[in-house]
Amino acid sequence: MAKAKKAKNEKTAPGRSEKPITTEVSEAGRDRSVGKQPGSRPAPAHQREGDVTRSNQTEGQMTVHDATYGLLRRLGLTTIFGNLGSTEQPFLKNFPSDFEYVLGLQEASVVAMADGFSQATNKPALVNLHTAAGTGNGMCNIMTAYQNKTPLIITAGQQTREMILCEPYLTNRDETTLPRPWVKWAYQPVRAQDVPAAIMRAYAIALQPPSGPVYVSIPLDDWDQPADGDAVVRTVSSRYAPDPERISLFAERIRKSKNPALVYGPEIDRSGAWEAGVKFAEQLQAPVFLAPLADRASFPEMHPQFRGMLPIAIGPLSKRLHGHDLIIVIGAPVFRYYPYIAGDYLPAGAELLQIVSDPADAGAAAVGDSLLGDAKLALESLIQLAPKNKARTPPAPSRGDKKLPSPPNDPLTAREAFAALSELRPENAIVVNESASNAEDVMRFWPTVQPESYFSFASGGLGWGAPAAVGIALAQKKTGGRRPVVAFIGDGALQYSIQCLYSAAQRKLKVIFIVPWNEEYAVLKEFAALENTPNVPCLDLPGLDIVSAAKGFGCAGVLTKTKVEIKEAFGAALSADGPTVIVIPIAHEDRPLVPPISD
Ligand SMILES: Cc1ncc(C[n+]2csc(CCOP(=O)(O)OP(=O)(O)O)c2C)c(N)n1
Ligand SMILES: [Mg+2]
Repeated sequence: MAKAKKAKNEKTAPGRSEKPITTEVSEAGRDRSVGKQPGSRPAPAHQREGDVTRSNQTEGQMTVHDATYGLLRRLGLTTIFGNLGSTEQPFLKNFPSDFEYVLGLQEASVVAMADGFSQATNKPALVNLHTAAGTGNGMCNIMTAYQNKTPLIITAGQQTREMILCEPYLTNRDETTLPRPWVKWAYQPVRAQDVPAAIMRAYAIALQPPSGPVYVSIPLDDWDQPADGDAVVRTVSSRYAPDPERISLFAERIRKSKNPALVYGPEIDRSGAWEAGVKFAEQLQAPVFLAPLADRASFPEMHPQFRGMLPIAIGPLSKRLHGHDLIIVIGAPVFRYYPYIAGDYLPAGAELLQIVSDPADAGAAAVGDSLLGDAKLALESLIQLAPKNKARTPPAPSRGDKKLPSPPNDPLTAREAFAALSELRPENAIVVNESASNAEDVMRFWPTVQPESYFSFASGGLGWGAPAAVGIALAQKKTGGRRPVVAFIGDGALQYSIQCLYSAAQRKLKVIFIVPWNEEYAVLKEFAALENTPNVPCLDLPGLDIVSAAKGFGCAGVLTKTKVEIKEAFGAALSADGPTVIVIPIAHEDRPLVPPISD
């Protein structure tokens, strides 16, 4: 077993190019000249005048910086998403050539780019934020990463240990409080030497189910301190199997069911269970619904058994499931509702089984019996335990409503615009959806047909989709995937993290932003109608020049009004060497937030 070593190491971390260890002077150091202020304590003997990163190291000793980079290398965390400040520069000094720093111009973009990258690579991703200030800006997308169950290892700089007590500029006060409750673990090491092990622990916590973001605050003077040697690298599991006895009981209830319905959630796609999900559904011959507000698609949406996404409110959802005696929910909460529309949680006579990896989701279910476990392992067991029921016939295919008017509307409706785009849809395209009032039309006209192809946010916090698309496109570029990313982002939603366009342009990423431009917060108007709240101010968004904004960040930007123009622009964007923002003026439509379900 590895033992903690004393601080007397001479070597650098394995694989790290030898570089002379120099004591850096950061910008902040120049400004503040620590140790020279009247009334300040004298600088320790080992500290050169002007040093801000006090060091006890002697020539050739491994530092916390060396040990941490060695650890990150061995964990494969060599892409760092960040926005930096004085408290992060000691970490980023002498930035190694085998690492890549992905700059986001605001932390909302930083965190969501990392989220998209992590989801698209199926690996944890590393984020570096600027103390409390950067954490605050990133908070909405940290919350979304938590709900998305994306393993992000978020590090944040902290002021110098020696000064923290008197709370200098940019101190992260109560540093572990700010990110809570939207991280699984938040910690600031009590000793500099604990930094690498804390990052290792953070990694282990982030990865294990339910995976999610973790947060480590690191004082800026820790990096030059002598290390306790190479960090210990550990491995942990990222899935666990359901209790065999309980899954047998579930299988028995499934076998006995007369008319079951399947509800598939994001954990199916996340756990690599797409094929197992199809096999189980075909064996069961049951209709398959997408869980409401699912952040990943988990079943081929052109499959004859597919029935679309369940309604997002209590009453309509149970009405939609009318006639089924058993609802089998796999890999999703029960359920992710949005507006309150009263009703029964389940149709009369129905029972519900939930298989989910997160005890919190199992605990929060309003009805039904839950079983903890990984979606893929659970589905593989159920395929064995609930064989084909020969008496049951497959459900009749449902015909989705895709009718379009002729001649077309002027301006086009969102569905007409999406239909035009879909004529040029590359088969391998990845879709990101943050288009609020038009989200279901995206799903209808761009049905997902293969795994790892549809991404949305589990939280409802706007400003995730555009930067997540950038992170997914970066993953494609780095892994040689070559799949174009098509992000449908509302004109309001785009504004929350619009600076991600700069990151996409700088890296020439193959990402196409489709912006249905209705000059309004349309979905909030739908809410206003449902909740009977007339005369809410500022639901219109006039005066946004999104094409110019796109160009300002270095993207191609184009305004397209007709079907022909849309197709021309989309065709050009697909063959362009960099990102394009296609803005499509669309008609205002009076639609209900939750379409009525007939009894
Ligand atoms: C961070 C954040 N702020 C505010 C909201 C509230 N909100 C929900 S939907 C919405 C409007 C979205 O408008 P747009 O993206 O233009 O889509 P549309 O409804 O017009 O289709 C707003 C502001 C939110 N969900 N997240
Ligand atoms: Mg809008």
